[in-house]
Amino acid sequence: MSSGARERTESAETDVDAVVVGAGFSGMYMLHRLRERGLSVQAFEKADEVGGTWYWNQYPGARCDSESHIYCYSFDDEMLEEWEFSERYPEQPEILEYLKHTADKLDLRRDIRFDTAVESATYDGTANTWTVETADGQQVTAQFFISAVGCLSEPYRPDFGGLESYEGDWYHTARWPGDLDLSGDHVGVIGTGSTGIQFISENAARCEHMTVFQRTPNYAVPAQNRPISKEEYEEIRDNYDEIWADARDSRLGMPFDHDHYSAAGLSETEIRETLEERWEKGGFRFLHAFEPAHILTNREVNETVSEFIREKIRAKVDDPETAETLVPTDHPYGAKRPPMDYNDYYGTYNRDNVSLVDVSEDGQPIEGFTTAGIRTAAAEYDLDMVVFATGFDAMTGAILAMDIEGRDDRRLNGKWADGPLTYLGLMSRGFPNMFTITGPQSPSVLTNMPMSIEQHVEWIDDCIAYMDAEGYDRIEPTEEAEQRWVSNTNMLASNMLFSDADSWYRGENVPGKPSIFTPFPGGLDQYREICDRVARDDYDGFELE
Ligand code: FAD
Ligand code: N01
Repeated sequence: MSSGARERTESAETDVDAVVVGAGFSGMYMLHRLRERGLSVQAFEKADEVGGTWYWNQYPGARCDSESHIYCYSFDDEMLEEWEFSERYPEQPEILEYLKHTADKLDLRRDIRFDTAVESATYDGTANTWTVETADGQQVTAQFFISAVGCLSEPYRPDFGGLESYEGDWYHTARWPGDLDLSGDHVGVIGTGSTGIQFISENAARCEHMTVFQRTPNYAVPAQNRPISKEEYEEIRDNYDEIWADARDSRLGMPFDHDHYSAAGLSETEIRETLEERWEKGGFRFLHAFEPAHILTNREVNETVSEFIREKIRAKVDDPETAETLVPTDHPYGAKRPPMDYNDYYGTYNRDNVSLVDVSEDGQPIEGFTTAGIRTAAAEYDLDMVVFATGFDAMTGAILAMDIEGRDDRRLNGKWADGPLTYLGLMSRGFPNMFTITGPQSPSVLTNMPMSIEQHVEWIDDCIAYMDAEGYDRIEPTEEAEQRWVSNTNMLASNMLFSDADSWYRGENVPGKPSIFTPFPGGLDQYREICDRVARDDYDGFELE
């Protein structure tokens, strides 16, 4: 690292300036930025390729629901000029290709050790260094330890019991092994979140029979996917500056207009007309029918929107009993991450080879596996293959899977035992010089994530540059700033409808995990302003030495 205005005295010699864990969107950009600044960086990635989410989730039907022209990096004009996605919502193979292309273009691979999982990171307060250790026994020391391990990268598989005796095949969607032939198979799918919905509608026709085990019904809104034409891309390129400016300055990191600031003052008919029109536009444009914060705070408006979707579901499904099982009434729309429907999800249940099993407490809960399949409280289902579309130990799972020991022997696992404690979702007190890209209590999963990732990477990069220029070696948040930030995040969440659903946003999908709302719900625009102000005020809320 180049020398700053003050003479460095504390930090010992290290192997590299920074270690970055993970090589998805976050880790790749962090590596690039720090290298551009002249830092030496070692990145570690447990997969054998870049891509993160888009490397691991190779199940047929995996697709992104951010629109493709904004689901990419915005920092490189040349890449925006030369890359083109083929559809409005890109499929997994195309996103993976895009990220591989980025790695080639920026020559990232030479500083990434693949097939290498980081197991632990230990801070030495005297030397002011982090020692990072990998599963295969490699050790690297660095001044900065940067986690880019992803919010949705640690798969969660419920422990039903008996799986070891099951004689069929089973897979988690987030560890899908590539091409699998489902034809002729009786396939069971557990889970009807965004992944299950994609998997079920894409693959039902390929199976001999598909049995869907649903615990909670969900609100799927049509994505209205379609190819993007050359002309459309040209128009996007001509307007990219404005598109990015709007996206950065928006709540969700998406540059979509909302029709009205709120639905207040509109008649029921006007609201319905707006919703019909937005239904046709599809995807997140539906959530933008009104200011998203309004749908997520106003119970009455939310109920109108939720009921609108329920009616659409009933109209799609032929069998009234199946339709009612698919209609969500236990939680308001948006209180869980809204899934998208790319392939006539609800119509899939009209197929002769698809059956739906209600495994909620009021239905027939799953009791375990038999040698031949799944046993519920009411029946046994013989299955050649079981697909776990059961989600992730989200937000904190991949961070806490590493044994992280900070100042004064304190462990992150212990500190976060009752829920994550961070300042800005970027740092946690007691863990100097450790940054978490899209960490808990930052907007992350409530936004179009490349926007949030770029904001974090650039903030961290600027912070390290500031430290260099001012001659600081160490940064960590103050106790007070951290407490304030956590309370602020909790307070904002408590004013919204998120607590009306058991969701992975609140850790409730994983038994025993503390129930606390983890992303910052105040919007990317507001969050960015706060982070910029903190930096402008010489990193207000942080101790630097
Ligand atoms: P990831 O892509 O998760 O990458 C983290 C990397 O860290 C992984 O490669 C992992 O192997 C590696 N890693 C973790 N722990 C270790 C360790 N201990 N040692 C070494 N390596 C480690 N977001 C959107 O904004 N829009 C969408 O439409 C959207 N669709 C999604 C669809 C699916 C199926 C999923 C699962 C997520 C989706 N997301 C979406 C969220 C998505 O995760 C982010 O958009 C983005 O890809 C996150 O990038 P990342 O680099 O932060 O994390
Ligand atoms: O995971 P989920 P996901 N018994 O946690 C069920 C992103 N993503 O992988 O609702 C029975 O949402 C669980 O039931 P319930 C997106 O951010 C985006 O689908 O808890 N069932 C639920 O139905 C998304 O939100 C896209 O009652 C059990 C399902 O498993 C996030 O990733 C595509 C169970 C898990 O749903 C995670 O989505 C895919 C049990 N014991 C993913 N345990 C896009 O389209 C869990 N379930 C962009």
